[in-house]
Amino acid sequence: MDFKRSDFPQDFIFAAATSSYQIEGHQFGGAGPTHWDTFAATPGNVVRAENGARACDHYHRFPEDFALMRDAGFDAYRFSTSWARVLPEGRGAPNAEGLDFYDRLVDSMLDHGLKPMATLYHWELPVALADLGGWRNPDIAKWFGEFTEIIMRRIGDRMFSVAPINEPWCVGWLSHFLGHHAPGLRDIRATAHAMHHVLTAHGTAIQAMRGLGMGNLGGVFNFEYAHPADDTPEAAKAAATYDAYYNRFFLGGIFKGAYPDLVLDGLEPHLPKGWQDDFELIGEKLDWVGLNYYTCKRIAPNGDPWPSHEEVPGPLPKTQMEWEIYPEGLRHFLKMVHEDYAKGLPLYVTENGMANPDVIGVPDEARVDYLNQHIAAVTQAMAEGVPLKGYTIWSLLDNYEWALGYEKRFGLIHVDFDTLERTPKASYHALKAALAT
Ligand code: IFM
Repeated sequence: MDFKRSDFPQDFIFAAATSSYQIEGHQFGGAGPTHWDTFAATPGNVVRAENGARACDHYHRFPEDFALMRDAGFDAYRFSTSWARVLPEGRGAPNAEGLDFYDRLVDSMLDHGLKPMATLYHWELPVALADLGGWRNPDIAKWFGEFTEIIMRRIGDRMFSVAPINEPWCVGWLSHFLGHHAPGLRDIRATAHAMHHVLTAHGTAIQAMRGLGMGNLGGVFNFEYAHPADDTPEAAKAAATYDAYYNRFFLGGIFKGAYPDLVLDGLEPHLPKGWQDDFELIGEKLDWVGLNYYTCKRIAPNGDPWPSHEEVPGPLPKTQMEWEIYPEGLRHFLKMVHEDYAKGLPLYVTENGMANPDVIGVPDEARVDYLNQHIAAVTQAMAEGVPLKGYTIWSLLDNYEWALGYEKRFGLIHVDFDTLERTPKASYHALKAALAT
């Protein structure tokens, strides 16, 4: 790597991230079905109809995975708790096996010297709640608050940090407007409701955890840099609209008590009744903000109804996801979040990394380059005054990349999905050397 640990402040945290459904093996330990199981079982939604039933079997192999993290010199582990594992019906009676699992998991993290950075929800909604409308139902805030209380009563005493919902944009827009993720809807009204309810659920979870006396609570948001496809004012407006509903809607709700006008242009008629009254709840005080960043997009206007734009291909080198590599975007968003929304709060990069068609025996130099370029962007942002306290790599392990199945490999550690054997990649070894210094 081009950096070493000693280039960063002493308390700077290097972490790696995963999420429950993507690695645990959902069939184990009495979890209830999720909307990802039913989405994947519907032909055409997921490559080869793959699901998270076995995934990396982290459920049984977590001590081995944590030993690899400890050996690499990581300080923290960003993981998520599965709602359907804790509450198989989404509400009501908890699954004792599920709670025991997270108890053991957290103890093992601590035994391996890893600070637990939890996310409560990383997309696996219990089907019983999906049947009731899922994120479209305003009651989801209350259900999510109940889940938060149950899981955090059990493990909250040992958390380093907690965020309620991973990447609200994916829960709202990607899943209800673009239909790429469960529940696979393409409906503007469903989108408006889901985007707003993600925020009321976020606020309710923060309240629940404050009620339990917990601190170091934050939010984790994803960002994509929007380049106008050309120099016309129409392309500038198209890119600004993309930036508004992708990068500014959730931060606006939480930190400014308002949604961007460019989003209201399209979503306002569809927002739930009384949405303007929810900003006190949505704006519950946070202790930090997490940024997930991977890529940029080129946005061109078109004649469709709002948001009246489309993505066009860009010229930069691309990852296995076909995502352009644009490290400058990470610096841009660190500064934007700090200056426009979260002045005074510590920031964390909570996800950054790339998919590569890795095979054992071939060094993943592309990933080493990607990480070097993004860590350079992070260093520059810090030099410019951004109070960044940690950097997290997505992902520790190759895992279930949602609608793209197991083909896209994001891990620092290769997983053979037949034998489940773990093999650290060249990027893992490079990081280990950098973190040891
Ligand atoms: O795998 C996902 C993760 O679940 C959320 N953030 C982006 C990653 C890569 O697509």
